[in-house]
Formats: sequence, structure tokens, C-alpha cells
Amino acid sequence: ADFSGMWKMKTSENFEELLKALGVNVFVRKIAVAAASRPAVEITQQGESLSIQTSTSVRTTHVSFTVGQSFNETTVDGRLCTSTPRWETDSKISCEQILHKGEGPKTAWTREVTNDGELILIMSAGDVVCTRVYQRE
Ligand code: R13
Repeated sequence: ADFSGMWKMKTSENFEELLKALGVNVFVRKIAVAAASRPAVEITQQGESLSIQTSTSVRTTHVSFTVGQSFNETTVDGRLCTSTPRWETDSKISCEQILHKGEGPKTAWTREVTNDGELILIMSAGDVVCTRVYQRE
């Protein structure tokens, strides 16, 4: 599947609950939630290699990885982890994360391009699941 493009968010569910499950305190959480409501996501893809830049007014992250190869990134609450992306289907990447240090709920994400051209990002922490739907700009 082709993940490339400039994406804008259409809906988001449970993002605040996700940060709460990760132990982010209410003050910082409110700032993160407000900023994360207007993200700009740019994905470039060449074969199995993806580059994803997620920009907000207070935090911008950039990851590059090849599906099938582990890489370092940060969890959504900013902790270093090793991520292992794999194809769950030919249009869905599933990625488990292992924290470099410390403890916390198990985190993971999936990104899927649907038949109608939407991008669905699912982030989880323990049993809390956040679903964010993006459309191409
Ligand atoms: C700020 C500092 C405190 C911590 C934090 C966590 C997340 C975010 C901001 C902050 C934001 C995340 C946005 C995520 C998106 C994901 C996606 C707790 C480290 C800087 C407040 C803004 C947009 O849709 O892919």
C-alpha cells in the first residue's frame, strides 16, 4: 500500500486517555491534547521504507524505518524505545515497542491505509486504545 502524502486528521478518540495511561500529568497532558488536535503528518515511502514526520505546535517527531527492521523511536509520551514494525496485511503496519529503560504499560501502534484512502493510526498503552483517522490533504 502507499502511505505517502500529506495527511490531516479527521477524528481522534482516546488520545487523552492514552497519555493518562502512560502517566502524563494533567497539566502537560492538556497542552499535548490541544496541540495534537491539529497535527500535520507527512509520509514518504519507497518500497518498504517509510519516513513519517508528525508536526504540532509544541512537538515534532520524525521517524524513518524499514518494515521488518527494528529502529529507535520515542513513545508518544517521549520515552526512548525500540520499535519492531511488521506487515500485518499488505496495507497495515503493526509495531510493538520495548522501552529502553524504566517501566510502563506495553505500547504499540498500527498504521493502515484503507480502501477509501484514509490513514488509520492506532496507538495503545496497556488496554487503552487511541484511534486517529487521517485524510490526504
Ligand atoms: C509535550 C511535552 C510533554 C509530553 C508530550 C507528549 C505528546 C505531545 C506533546 C507533549 C504531542 C503529541 C502529538 C502526537 C501526535 C500523534 C499522531 C508528554 C512529552 C510537548 C506537551 C503534541 C500528533 O497523530 O501521530
